Amino acid sequence: PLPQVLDDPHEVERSGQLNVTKIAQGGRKLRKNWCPSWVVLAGNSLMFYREPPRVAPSSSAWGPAGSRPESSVDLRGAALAHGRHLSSRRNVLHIRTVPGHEFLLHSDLEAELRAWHHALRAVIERLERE
Ligand code: I3S
Repeated sequence: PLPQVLDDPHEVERSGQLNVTKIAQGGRKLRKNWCPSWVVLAGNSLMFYREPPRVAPSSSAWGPAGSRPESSVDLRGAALAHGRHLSSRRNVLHIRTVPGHEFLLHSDLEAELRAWHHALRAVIERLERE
């Protein structure tokens, strides 16, 4: 059977492979540690998985079978910006959540990062209206 996440009714807005580093936790700066991550945007959350799913991602199968994300953040009230001032890499996004957790998302593929930017902005704006 396909791995399904039946206890989460939220539709997946976007998922894919990105390089991720946390740069602050609760407002405290952290040392960068870039790691590849399978990132899933659904509902009000951005979730980070160590591994991509074993089947093609779809709205009903998006996390690795039966696994919980390694970490996840609430996007309500989050701030989204270009991360170019925070990294020497091209195509970097910066997310800061209300509790002061900050992440950089990076892709070598400019179109991929732009699509993430649009998807994240749409979700954050929708949450502002709710
Ligand atoms: O913003 P920084 O401190 O220049 O970020 C770079 C460092 O974190 C570096 O690690 P060490 O200083 O622990 O060796 C990383 O390897 C780099 O990837 C970081 O810079 P980029 O520009 O890739 O975000």
